[in-house]
Amino acid sequence: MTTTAAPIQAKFPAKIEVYSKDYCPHCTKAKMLLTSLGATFQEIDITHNPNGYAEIQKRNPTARTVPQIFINNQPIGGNDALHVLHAENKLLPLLMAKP
Ligand SMILES: N[C@@H](CCC(=O)N[C@@H](CS)C(=O)NCC(=O)O)C(=O)O
Repeated sequence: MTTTAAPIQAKFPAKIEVYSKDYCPHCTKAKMLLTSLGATFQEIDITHNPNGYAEIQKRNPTARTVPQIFINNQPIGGNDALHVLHAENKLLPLLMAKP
């Protein structure tokens, strides 16, 4: 019998991107929050990328640290900003928005 695997369905439609470094505890916390909500995201690890911050700053000129999170291309900021959004019940609506 042949079975066809069902495609993995993302829980949220938003495009979520997380710029990170591999030693970064704030990155881990941000990713844990997203994962705990069931959100899938694209991680861009800039640990060994000397142009990493330059790439981020094209999208968010004020960024100086990782993580940097973008939801549907909107710069969210770092882990603290992500948690504040969630505490204010503003994160889920962003995740539910289509790109
Ligand atoms: N308040 C920031 C703190 C972020 C932070 O301090 N990140 C550290 C790494 S965990 C950082 O980017 N340090 C400079 C670097 O590693 O390039 C947040 O919540 O995201």
